[in-house]
Amino acid sequence: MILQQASKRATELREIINQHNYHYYVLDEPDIPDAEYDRLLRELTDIETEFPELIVSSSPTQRVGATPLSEFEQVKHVVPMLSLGNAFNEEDMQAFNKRINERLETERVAYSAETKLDGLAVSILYDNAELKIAATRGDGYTGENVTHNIRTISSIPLNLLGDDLPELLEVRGEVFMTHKSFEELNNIQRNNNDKLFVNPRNAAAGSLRQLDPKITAQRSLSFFAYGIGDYKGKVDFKSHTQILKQLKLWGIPVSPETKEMNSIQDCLDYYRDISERRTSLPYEIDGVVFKVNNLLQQQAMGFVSRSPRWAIAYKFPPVEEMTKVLDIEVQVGRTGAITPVARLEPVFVGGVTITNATLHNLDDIKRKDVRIGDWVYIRRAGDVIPEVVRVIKEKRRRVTEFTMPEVCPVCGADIERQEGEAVFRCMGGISCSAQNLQAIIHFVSRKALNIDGLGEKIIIQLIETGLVNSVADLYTLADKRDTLSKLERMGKKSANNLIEALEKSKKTTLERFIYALGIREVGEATARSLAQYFKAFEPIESASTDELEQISDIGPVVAHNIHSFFQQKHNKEIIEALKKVIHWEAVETNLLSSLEGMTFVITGTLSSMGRDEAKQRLLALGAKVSGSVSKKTNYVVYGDSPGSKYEKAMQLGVKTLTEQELLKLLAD
Ligand code: D41
Repeated sequence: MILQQASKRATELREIINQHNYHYYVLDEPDIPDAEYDRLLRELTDIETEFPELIVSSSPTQRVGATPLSEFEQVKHVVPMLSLGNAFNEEDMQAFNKRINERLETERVAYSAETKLDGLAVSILYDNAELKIAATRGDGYTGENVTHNIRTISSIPLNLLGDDLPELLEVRGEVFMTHKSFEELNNIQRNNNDKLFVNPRNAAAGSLRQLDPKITAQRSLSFFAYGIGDYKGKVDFKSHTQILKQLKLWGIPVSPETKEMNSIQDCLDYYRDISERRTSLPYEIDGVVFKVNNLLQQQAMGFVSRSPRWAIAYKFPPVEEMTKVLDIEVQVGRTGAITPVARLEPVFVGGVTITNATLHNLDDIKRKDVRIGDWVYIRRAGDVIPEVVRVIKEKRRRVTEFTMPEVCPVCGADIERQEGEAVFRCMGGISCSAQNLQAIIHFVSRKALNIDGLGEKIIIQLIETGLVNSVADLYTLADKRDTLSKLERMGKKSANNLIEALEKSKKTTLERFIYALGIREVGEATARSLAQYFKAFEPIESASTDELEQISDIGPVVAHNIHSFFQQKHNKEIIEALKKVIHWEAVETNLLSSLEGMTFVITGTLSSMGRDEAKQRLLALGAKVSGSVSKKTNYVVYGDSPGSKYEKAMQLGVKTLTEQELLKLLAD
């Protein structure tokens, strides 16, 4: 064969193979026997072996890359990957529907329904219809580059098919493992005396996070799309179901269980139907997802924190099992909170073996009347910590009651309970090694400074050997490379990796840094709000509780926690030391929208638009629009003949905007 002929045949074969793939994976209607498919693939491989110059990266023979990676690269999502709010019962669903109808001022909303796959969310970018980059969801803003592994998933096209192909398309969906593939994988693991995976989700996660794509390629992963991120193209999308239909036409697998719903009642029926068929589906699902179908209506609903208000996951009830309480011990958390934990006779619940369950606090133990020696029901919902649901009183024989220790079992400091609080706390503060340990674990965790190679066992050694007393000391380890490499489970290579990870963590974001400090009740969302509002660290350190309460999701308690954290001498010292080594990039305005989290009040008559239109446009940008003015209002927009709301704004010192200024803000 001459090169020209070979080139023509190779192109032809790629098209034929891609079409068969489409029939097999997307339409679920195989149109040729496997042997014939294999023959076509072999013919293509032979041509490419003879004429290597014809190989293109999107050829179906090129799914598995040759070289393993040494680490995953970080990828920033241009359009953030949001998370889903949850509903656990019919009332939650009715409340969701009511919120939507009220906000949209409608009586009935059309939804799309789909199953909630228990897998891992990823984003796959097609540039001019060719697969370019795939990344895990990560924290929703930054994920890991897993392109090399995503390419090995046979059902994901390397090139989009069909007409009106987009210039740019980010496909969002869930990577998962079917029950069948999971069983097969564990059989192989068993035969090789390798560790078994506890459930399909863990197996999928383990397979996706492989540095060597050859391993991922053997793991038989699946994919269903649930939406899109960034998009530039001819097709003008009007609804969520239209997006999914179009993705399917472009060759992307979509769940066959996706349906349009005309009312909330349809949704409840859908939930019941899927619940009944759950165990006969070939893959694991942990609920169903409902989304407002109309995209304009979605836009008008906006977001809360990290979840869209237009979507909800209606979760299946968690799995419960029976076991015996062997003992009740207490754990000391990062903020000194004492949590009683039931040590259990090992029991298999929802795919994993459980040996501990939380009892939350003393009130909870009293209410449930749990005693050592009791038989209890244990519940495990998704990835949350298992909990004791209730005691089986009929089985009670010889039991002993739990008493809260008076001093901290770790540091010996007093244990106290504050007025009106359910939790007991160790008063040892950071001098309590349990609290100190938890503070360090939190500081290095993935969503905080994300320092790899610092597991709990290593941190304990660092503390016990006196190498590290506080998080600030972590950054002195670079000067103690030799001592570090002599620790148990360490060695030269790990020590070097750790020092490199520490070096990398010095460049972070303001919100991660705030979150990493571990201020009580300041989670990721609050840390993000603080960073967005103050834009720099110093004003946060010196903010009064009044100033802090200006932020819409910060109330008096959290404001107090933040303020008093920065007053502590010990914290001040640590922060000073950290500020010398850690740097963050300038805070960008929120990617979701510039008005996210801001509250507006509109008063008077606007000339260019109705008050309602102004409201819709503000909502679409993520702002809240309220009917009354308070200290928390960010702006009062006033038109002609404004009423008492304008006066109130003046009294409280709330900023005001003219209609012109509003228009400029909306245009920006
Ligand atoms: O099947 C799923 N697991 C699923 C996940 C789904 N069917 N739809 C989803 N929709 C979203 C929004 C509405 C936020 C775009 C999702 C997820 N998010 C999701 N998966 C993991 C985090 C968020």
